[in-house]
Amino acid sequence: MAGGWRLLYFSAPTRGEQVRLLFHAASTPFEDVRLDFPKGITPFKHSVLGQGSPLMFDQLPAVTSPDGTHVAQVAACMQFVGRSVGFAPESPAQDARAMALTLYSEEIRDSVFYKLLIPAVICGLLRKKILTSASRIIGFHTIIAADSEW
Ligand SMILES: N[C@@H](CCC(=O)N[C@@H](CS)C(=O)NCC(=O)O)C(=O)O
Repeated sequence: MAGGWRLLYFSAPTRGEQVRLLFHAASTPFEDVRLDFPKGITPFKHSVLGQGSPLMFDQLPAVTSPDGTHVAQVAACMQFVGRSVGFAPESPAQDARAMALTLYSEEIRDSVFYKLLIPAVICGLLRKKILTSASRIIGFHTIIAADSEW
């Protein structure tokens, strides 16, 4: 890849979202690659691309800079993009504060967002259970109906 910034992340507004927001805040154009969860990551993994994989740890988000450098881990992505677009704090103390804010924002997101997913996960499991039961009942009735025709 050459020429521009690229962010690989799932289509959800979760871990990679703060990197998207940073690009927007800096008015820096980037290719916002939104992958389907969970399989969209597969073509980018080492098992498929070998050493050419842009995913250091086979995880998202992953940022690629215009010179082709790949960076993983959201805090490192934020630091890398922030420094590259001129948003880096000048002093070591401010820099450490920026990193602390980045890491803590992850904790806040984790504590809020994943709880919101619980109802959707429960609904998905119930739907699967209901469909399985329904198909068993339909199968049972089909056998009964077939039997009664004999
Ligand atoms: N500590 C990592 C966590 C990255 C992570 O867990 N990413 C998840 C998606 S949010 C992932 O890529 N999982 C691998 C997979 O789904 O195959 C970070 O800050 O970037």
